[in-house]
Formats: sequence, C-alpha cells, structure tokens
Amino acid sequence: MFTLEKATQIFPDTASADVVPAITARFRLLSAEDQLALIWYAYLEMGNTITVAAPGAARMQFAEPVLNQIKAMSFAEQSQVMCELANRADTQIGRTYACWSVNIKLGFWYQLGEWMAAGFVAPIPDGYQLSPNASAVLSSVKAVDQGQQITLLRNFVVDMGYDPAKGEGQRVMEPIAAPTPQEQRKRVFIEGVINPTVNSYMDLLNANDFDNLIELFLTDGALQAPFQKPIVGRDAILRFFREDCQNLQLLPERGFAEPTEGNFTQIKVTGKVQTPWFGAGVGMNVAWRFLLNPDGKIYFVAIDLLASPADLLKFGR
Ligand code: EQ3
Repeated sequence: MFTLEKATQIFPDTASADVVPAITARFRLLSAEDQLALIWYAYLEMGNTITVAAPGAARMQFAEPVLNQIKAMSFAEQSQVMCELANRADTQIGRTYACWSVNIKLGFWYQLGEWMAAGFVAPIPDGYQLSPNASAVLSSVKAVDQGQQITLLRNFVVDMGYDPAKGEGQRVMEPIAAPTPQEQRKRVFIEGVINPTVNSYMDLLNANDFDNLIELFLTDGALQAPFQKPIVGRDAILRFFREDCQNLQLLPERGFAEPTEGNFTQIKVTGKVQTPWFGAGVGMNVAWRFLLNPDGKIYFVAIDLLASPADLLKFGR
C-alpha cells in the first residue's frame, strides 16, 4: 500500500526548477543590506517587463498600522527596520510581520516599494555597490524565467521577520472572498485526462470554492506545494487553501493517467498557473502529480514548478 513517503515519489522523472531553492539558499547568506538592495534591483528590472498588481484594501488593512508607523520614522530608522526584518531580528515589527500570511507580507513590501519610489521611505543609497556574492546572486536571478523570478522574490520576502513559533503560531490572514457564483464559473479541459476528481480540483480552486474542494481529499490526504514539505490532513490543507490560494488561476493543459498499486490511479497534469499579483502577465509552468484512491479521493497531490517549458510535454514515468 501507499505511504505518504512513497506517494511523494510518483512520476519521479518530473524535473522541478531546482535553481529556485539553490538561489534562495545563496540569497540567505547575504548581508541584510545586500538582500534589500538586490530585491530592489531585481524588482526594478522586472518592472520593465511585468507589473505587480496593487493589493486590495481588504488585504492591506492588517499591514496598515505598521506601514504608517514606518512612514512616520526618519530615513535612518526606516532603513534600520527594513534591515532588521531581513536579519530576522527579534523586534515588535519583526514578530508582527512573521504572523502575516504570504499575501499580506507581499502587500507590505509592495507599499514600501511604492513609498521608496515616491520618496516617503528611505531608498537604497545612490550608487550602492552590491558585494561580489550579491552581484552573482542577482545575475542568477536575471537568468531564470519570469515564473521562477517571481517565485524567488516571494521566497526572499516570506522568510523575513522573527517567528518564535517557527510557523506554528497564530496566523493573520486576509479575509476570504466569496466563491465565484456557479453561473460565472469556467470549466477546464485537460487533453488526455478525463477524470472527475482532477477536473473538479481545478474548477473548484479556480472558483475559490475551498469548502467543496477539500471534500475531494481523503481525511489523511496530503498536498505538497512547490519546494515545501507535504501538508497532511484536511484541516491543515483547508487552512492553506484559505490563507494562500485565493484568486489563483489554474490553466491545466494536458495529462496522463494510469492505474497503479492497490487500484489507486496516478495522474500527471502539466500547465500554467497565474497569481493575482501578476495576472496573465506571468504564467508559471507547473506539474500536478495526483494519487487517487479506488474511490477517486485524493490521497496525495504535489505541485512542482517545472525546470523548463519543455517539461510541460514530458509524461514518462
Ligand atoms: C520594496 C522592495 C522592492 C525593496 C526592498 O529593499 C525589499 C523588498 C522586499 C521589496 C519588495 C519586493 C516585492 C514587492 C516583491 C513582490 C513579489 C511578489 C508579489 C511575488 C509573488 C509571487 C507569487 C507566486 C510565486 C505564486 C505562486 C503560486 C503557485 C505556484 C501556486 C501553486 C498552487 C497550485 C497550482 C495548486 O494546485 C495548489 C495550491 C498551490 C498554491 C500550491
């Protein structure tokens, strides 16, 4: 029978974008100043080709008090707060930040970036020289595709702040939007796969219908997001959907299904995912690897960020 460990290994030939964790690890070794300057340069560079969407007001209400506190500070104090966040120093702001969901953290930096450009927040000093290591990391960021670049930016920002509970503490998340009304929902078509569970998974996630989506999973089912450990059990997966998966656009293209041990079915689907931050501007190339039990319930699904567009067409086991 399948164990979770074994399930994670289905379709072992799927090539994930290992450059992402590799670059993230190199980034973490840089000084706080270098980290902030590098993100600023990468952000400016990407701004030439893609635009970040302004976060909605509902999302920003949680970050607003801290943002206003920072706006009222001197430039020296503002720089110190930003460096402390990058250094993961134990400060009040660092602790507040660590409790925010990913989207609130991104919204916070988005606002600071706007204020930096407008002159309300301390800029990266004119002529700041990146260290040789930071320059090398920046070159690596520039060399990967856009879907991987935005994943890197997200990684850089998510780990900042000070989290005494190491992710287990009270989370502050944005309000949950109502699911898309039935008549406005679109249905995906996946070439090569006709499977009600997989199709419903895509359609329900696209509709932000998390309460029905979670019903597709077994009680001890698991979901593995790119470069993360599996999230196990319905409660934890539902929490993740609500916190981190609102307004995603899943665009599966094609897939392959086959029976496997114990009358389970394994299905691999490839396609694109868009985030509300970049809309249709950036599509990330991903694979979904599903393992369904004989009743068609999800025992395991992994989402991998693919190494290259060519991997969208690879279905060998
Ligand atoms: C201000 C500035 C520029 C300078 C300062 O010095 C330092 C910083 C940090 C600055 C600001 C930086 C900013 C504003 C960065 C913003 C980055 C953003 C908005 C990044 C967004 C990235 C979003 C990503 C990568 C989303 C990926 C989602 C995926 C792959 C979803 C996959 C999923 C699927 C498909 C499922 O089926 C299940 C759920 C799951 C989520 C796993």
